[in-house]
Amino acid sequence: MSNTELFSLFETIIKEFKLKGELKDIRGISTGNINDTYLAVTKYYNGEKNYIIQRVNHHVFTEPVKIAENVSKVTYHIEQKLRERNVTDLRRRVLRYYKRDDGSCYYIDEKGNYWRVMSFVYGAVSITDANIQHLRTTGEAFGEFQNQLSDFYADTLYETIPDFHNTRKRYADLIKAAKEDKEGRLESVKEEYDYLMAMQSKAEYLCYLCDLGKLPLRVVHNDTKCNNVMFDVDTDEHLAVIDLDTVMPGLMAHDFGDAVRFAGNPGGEDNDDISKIYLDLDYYSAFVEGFVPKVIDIATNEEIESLPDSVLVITLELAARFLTDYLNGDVYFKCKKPMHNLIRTRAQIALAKDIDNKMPELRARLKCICDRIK
Ligand code: GN1
Ligand code: MG
Repeated sequence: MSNTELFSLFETIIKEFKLKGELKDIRGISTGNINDTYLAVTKYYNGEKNYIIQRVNHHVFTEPVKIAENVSKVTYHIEQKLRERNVTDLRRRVLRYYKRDDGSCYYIDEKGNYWRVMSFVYGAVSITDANIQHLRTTGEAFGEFQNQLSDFYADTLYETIPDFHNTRKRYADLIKAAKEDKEGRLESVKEEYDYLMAMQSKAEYLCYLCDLGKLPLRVVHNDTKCNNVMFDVDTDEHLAVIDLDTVMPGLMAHDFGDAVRFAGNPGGEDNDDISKIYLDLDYYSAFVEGFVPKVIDIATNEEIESLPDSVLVITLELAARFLTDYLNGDVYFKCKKPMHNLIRTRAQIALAKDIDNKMPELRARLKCICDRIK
């Protein structure tokens, strides 16, 4: 879509959602791998208003309306919790979707794309290259998120992407992609494929605990990258948790593992220099110090014990997802450079190897921090 077409579409969206002001500027926000996100700035009297406008990838999220229902239930619940604590700046602490007059949260353009509008969190930033203090704060934010939703009935939510963190299913998808080998790429990724296959039983560890009925289903975020937490620009405290599309029933360990996988690796998720990729143990400890105190009263011992393993599980799971997409011809994740999915796979494998070596230390550090809290 050209810039002029986008501008005119956004003017329509602003009218449809009755947003304040006249469209002045559109800026792309490029961090997501699935949806397209923009900041829309309007002129409103002598000042400006900001809105987040997003095109939902309806090939990935096949039922966008159900996402909106999930999000409105969950954000309402969080808002009530914040009110009970007399928190005043609610608009900065919980995400809000705008509604049109007919109550819907979407504008569907003539090509069938779903567009939605979300509140902009003023005086806040989203951080991708987190430092150690950000890790602690990210841990607090996602721990608090689980705590706030610990009395929310998980089965009242739709599964917006079924089997999202079902690692066994993710492995089955990888095996299928390798069998089909649609693009003839399998031969060139034999080493990566063989490594992931050799790690299958470790990757399926959380599935195994679930089979034994050891881990409760909760409402979890499911995409706990540190850039999904907004930080106050002045105080660096956490504000709203964003990107609620995958909020669904899941395991506490899924949120923990994914957060450490992403922010605990200073090399970044898709660095093609794998010598830069490792799990920083101090980052890990900082995340644990933020997260665990927020969940200690709601978590079972088995859940807490599952946390270190989850870091390896989610890293292997994502490596399997990236490799599957590479074999399938790059149809799911946005690719921003040649062989992006293979670069991502290699980075996640390098990280998984390091995490696997450090597992005794991950367990020891968690235990030490839990002993301190109790
Ligand atoms: C996708 O688009 P984004 O960054 O919110 C993906 C996550 C992956 C992540 C890897 C719906 O999230 O599961 O962990 O990329 N989201 C979906 O960067 O598949
Ligand atoms: Mg996401």
